[in-house]
Amino acid sequence: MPQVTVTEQLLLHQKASPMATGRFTRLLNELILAAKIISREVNKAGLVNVLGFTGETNVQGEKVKKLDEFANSVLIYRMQRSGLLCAMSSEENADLIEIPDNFQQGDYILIFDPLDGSSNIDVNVNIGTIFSIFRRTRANGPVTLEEVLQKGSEQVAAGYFLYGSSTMMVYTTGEGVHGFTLDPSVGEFLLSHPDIKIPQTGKIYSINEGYWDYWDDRTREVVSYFKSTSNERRKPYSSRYIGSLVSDFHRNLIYGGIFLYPRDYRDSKRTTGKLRLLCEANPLAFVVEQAGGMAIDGENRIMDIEPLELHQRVPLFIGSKNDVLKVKEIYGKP
Ligand code: P6P
Repeated sequence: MPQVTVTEQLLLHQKASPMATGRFTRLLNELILAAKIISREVNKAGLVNVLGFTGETNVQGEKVKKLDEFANSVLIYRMQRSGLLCAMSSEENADLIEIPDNFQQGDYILIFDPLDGSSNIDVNVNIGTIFSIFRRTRANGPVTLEEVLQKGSEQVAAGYFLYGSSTMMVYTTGEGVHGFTLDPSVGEFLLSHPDIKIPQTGKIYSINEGYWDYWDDRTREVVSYFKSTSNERRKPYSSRYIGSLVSDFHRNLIYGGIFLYPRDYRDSKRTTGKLRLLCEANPLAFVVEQAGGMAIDGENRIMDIEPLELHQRVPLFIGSKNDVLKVKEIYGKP
């Protein structure tokens, strides 16, 4: 089978886009180089004492592991110099990351989670980088926060790199979803999963059931549906939960299933869930919709939500369309 590299695939997309200037292709290629560098470190993390904590905590109040910090710095260093961005936002940084004046500015905005699932680094569970790309909405001048706070439906591209038994890149530019696997012997991402489509009804549900006591009755009804023999499949869904969103999402994308991270009620306070709209929910929502799936916050389409702040959190129900529709039906009951 002819080996199609991701660069060839990007050039085909560029050729098919009459207005393409090649900048977008260069942007994704810069991102791919950063991911290859991160992949190299992830794959030897246990050997070079990159494990463990830096002692810092990030804007999310989470302890930052060295590999988190490394991935974040690689992405910022490389992408700042690409000459293609006017701003970046990282899950690890409280504020917008501007492009220093001594670097050429571009028209794209990159939002990313440098190493999602990082709580699993020390136990060798798959982790990943999630990215979301927008075009700025003003022709020039300093980038504004409102240019970054665009709805997910405005994304020009989104996807993730998955550092696991192999390193994969899965992305969409709005023309389907394509998966590439890194061949480390040549350092190229080769097309391994052309035109990914998620099964319309899944057989897996992914949720942290340890939070049962924090949920309201509707959420418990949703989870009970997937565990019951009276659902439309007439048998329980399999429970699979790694605690690494990219890994859980990717498995469900290929096999069919639903990932759920609902809001919960702790100390009688209603939370909005843990996952971030801009650097987690939106990019994965773009991918899943392009693969024929669906992503909601329990009621609304994720990609229709108007962001109000960089690190806004949302409840997330994402995966096979019929399973997400069932969630929407249960939450929507009077
Ligand atoms: P919990 C990892 O920290 C992460 O953001 C996602 O990758 C993962 O799905 C989720 O948190 C796990 O959260 O509350 O189940 O430990």
